[in-house]
Amino acid sequence: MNNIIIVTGVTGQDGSHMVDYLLKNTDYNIVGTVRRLSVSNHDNLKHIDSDRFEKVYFDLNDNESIQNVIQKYKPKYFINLAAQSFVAASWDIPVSTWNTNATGVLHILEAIRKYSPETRFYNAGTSEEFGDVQYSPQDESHPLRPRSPYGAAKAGARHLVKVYRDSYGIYAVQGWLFNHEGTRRGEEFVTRKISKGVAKIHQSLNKSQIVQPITLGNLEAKRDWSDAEDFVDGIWRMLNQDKYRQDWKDNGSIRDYVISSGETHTIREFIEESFKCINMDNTCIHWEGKGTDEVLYFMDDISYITAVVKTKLVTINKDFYRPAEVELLLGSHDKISKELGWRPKNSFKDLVKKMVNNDIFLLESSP
Ligand code: NAP
Ligand code: F7E
Repeated sequence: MNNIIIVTGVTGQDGSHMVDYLLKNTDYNIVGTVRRLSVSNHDNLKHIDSDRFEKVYFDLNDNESIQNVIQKYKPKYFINLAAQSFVAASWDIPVSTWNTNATGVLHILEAIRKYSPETRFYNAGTSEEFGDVQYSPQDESHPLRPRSPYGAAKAGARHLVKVYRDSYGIYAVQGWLFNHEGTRRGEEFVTRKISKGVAKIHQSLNKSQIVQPITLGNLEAKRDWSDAEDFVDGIWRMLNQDKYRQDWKDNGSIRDYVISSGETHTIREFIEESFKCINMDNTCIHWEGKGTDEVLYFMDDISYITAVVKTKLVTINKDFYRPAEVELLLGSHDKISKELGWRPKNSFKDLVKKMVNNDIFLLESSP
């Protein structure tokens, strides 16, 4: 078998971190798959300068391309991080979400079965599969109760992964990864939307320009947020359970694991923590109103004229609410910690600080 790992979705957040991790921690050659788009979006890859990394065209909606890469490379590992990953869009494009996130996975499994059965396969699963949660923290035994076409497609893929593992003995795993974020996060996800919005507000206030408020949806949803850079190591451990598990010799059945921080925070808390990074705490920011009329203000106390100037920092627009919400996510990483020795490293506060500081840096360094 070749000394090759295929990683799909390398233009995205996790795929690009996975390439960095594998180049640093292994000797494998990495084949990263990209889509042909009219405008290049390879920003997350531009720092990579290694003759062990190559890019190939591939699309989860093109079974020929899936078969071609698996037949050609017969990789040691196939790490599928490509997906239609934006939950909110999955109600607008449900069929292509299903085709990409479920049928595409079935095509990969079939191609592995036919052309490269020794390949170890990872598919990116999600806490969105738990959806309408029944208990907290959610662990590997929690039932699948998805609330979106995205969650349903990922749950469908999970069943297929297990069926191929049980039927054909393929080393196929799918972790349940809770939200993970960072400086490479897409700009429509809530954390990046907030960190970028706060950076812009910081710049506008410094330059005495008009402040553009950040417009958001449901602030009460709770998410278990981690740093994406921590998670790729957990995925690698799941793919190498024979090296990490004490019980492997007695019980070599492959297991799927939850990866999470074990903490939960509301969107509102993420916003407040982000403003703290630009020295705005509860002494000068203040929520007023309720529901879609709620506004976060900056109260600039200009004492020499004894007036208070109120600047809008956050407003609500119901267009950002979803047809069905996952209200609470809180994951238990106990099993992966005990069995594979994975633990989260970066805290919530550090993650927020890193994201806001990065967006301030990007704004200041752009012409
Ligand atoms: P992301 O930044 O949106 O990256 C998704 C990647 O998939 C991009 O490279 C994208 O390519 C590629 N892609 C989309 N459609 C494709 C198709 N039809 N064929 C081939 N490639 C396609 O997502 P991420 O945050 O890195 O997430 C990685 C994986 O983990 C996804 O499967 C996601 O669903 C899952 N996940 C993420 C989280 C999280 O919190 N980040 C949590 C749980 C699970 P383009 O650049 O060409 O669009
Ligand atoms: O929303 C609320 C929204 O889009 C988080 C993906 O990586 O993690 C991610 O999915 C929460 C939701 O991520 C806005 O209603 C409020 O409750 O950042 P998000 P997500 O849906 O949790 C899971 C684990 C994945 O698997 C996915 O691939 O924030 N929210 N206002 C908003 N969300 C967005 N995007 N924009 C808002 O204005």
